[in-house]
Amino acid sequence: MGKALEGVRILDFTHVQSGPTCTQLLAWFGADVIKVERPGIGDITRGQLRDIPDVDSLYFTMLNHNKRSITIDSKNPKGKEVLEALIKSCDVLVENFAPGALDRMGFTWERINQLNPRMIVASIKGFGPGPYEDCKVYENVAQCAGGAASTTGFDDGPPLVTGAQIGDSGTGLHLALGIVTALYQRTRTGKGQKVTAAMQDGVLNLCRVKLRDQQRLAHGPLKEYPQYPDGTFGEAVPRAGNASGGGQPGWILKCKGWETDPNAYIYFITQAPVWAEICKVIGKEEWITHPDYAKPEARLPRLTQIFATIEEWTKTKTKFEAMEILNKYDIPCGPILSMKELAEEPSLRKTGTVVEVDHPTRGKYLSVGNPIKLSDSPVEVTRSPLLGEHTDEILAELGFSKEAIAAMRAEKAI
Ligand code: CAO
Repeated sequence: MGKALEGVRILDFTHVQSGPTCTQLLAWFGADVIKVERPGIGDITRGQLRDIPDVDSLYFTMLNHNKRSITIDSKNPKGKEVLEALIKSCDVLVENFAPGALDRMGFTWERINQLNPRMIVASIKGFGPGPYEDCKVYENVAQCAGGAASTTGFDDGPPLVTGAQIGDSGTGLHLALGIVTALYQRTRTGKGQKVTAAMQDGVLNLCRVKLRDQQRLAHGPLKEYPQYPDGTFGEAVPRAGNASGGGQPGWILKCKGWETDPNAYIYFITQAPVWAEICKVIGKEEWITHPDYAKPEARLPRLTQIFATIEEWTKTKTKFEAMEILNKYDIPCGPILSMKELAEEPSLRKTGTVVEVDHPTRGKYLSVGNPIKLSDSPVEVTRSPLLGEHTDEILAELGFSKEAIAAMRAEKAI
């Protein structure tokens, strides 16, 4: 069986997390991803947060599967020659350098377009055009500037960042979609184009419902928020704690063992169509017809008390026991799963969402595989490349002779 992106060649000039997530996805879909790294140093994450001395970190290995690595000094004239050859032979260049870095190397859009008019040049930057366009950006800066932090956390606490890497991996996902879309358009136009995804924009896109709520606020209090009915609303959307963000109220509730297990909790949604079932399960049959509880609108000012009552029930069950009972009645709920539980979950191993990968210097480790499943494009997750592992192989493919390669190496261009 072939792969969806077979035949697509990617010049992967990415580093750290946002860009590598994007090119890793493209590699999983079958593209030949050639990662260009600085000689002797490589992607900075190879050495960051190391758990084993002198071995590529999990940070690097988990973001660079299925790629090949070539080391090129992009500021050396001979290195630039190799890059030009790569630009001519690849379909897409992906980069997430600080603003202006690619131009400073001499690879402006005009130059790239001249070398290969079919090339798609895809970039991640922290911000789009505007006051911050020249700024360097990391994950949490994007979460803060994109509206996630101001809307995450509890009302009486500071803004919070989330563990989900919505700034980096989220923007990588956005860029990947932009790239395949541009590739599709190229099949008709024959022309390349620029694709850009700013991390602030990517985060804001994922915070779309909060901009919805900002506008609803002009028409009165947000009745599903924990601030209603007793708290006050200011001018901006407040932090909503664990409220659901949708039309069906929800909250995180304690389960049996919560005193010692930090993840003994369940997310519980009081979905209107199963309200009667919820009342029966928790032993509050009278709420089915009581005017204060029977209708969703009547329940809104009482959500805190309602969830406290439901919690009295969930505290008597483990999160998995509660799941089993609630699922019988189609009551939407979800256990708070720890990373340990996810790593050990057999169903995720079976679908390839969690995979074990072997690495020559690290040994076996766990990674997250491709979460997007294509029925005609199976994914086999292979290990990340060692620094410069494919330099000679790629240069030979580009037509450089053994002698030319040796000369470039002596000059430290590669
Ligand atoms: N050979 C020679 N030089 C190279 C090279 C190579 N193969 N690869 C990169 N370089 C050079 C760049 O040309 C640049 O040099 P100049 O500053 O002289 O132009 C230099 O290395 C540093 O690149 P950088 O500015 O991109 O890297 P940084 O570590 O200083 O900043 C980051 C990192 C992530 C803050 C910045 O790249 C950035 O803002 N990127 C865009 C947003 C983004 O993707 N952020 C997410 C990062 S993941 O959390």
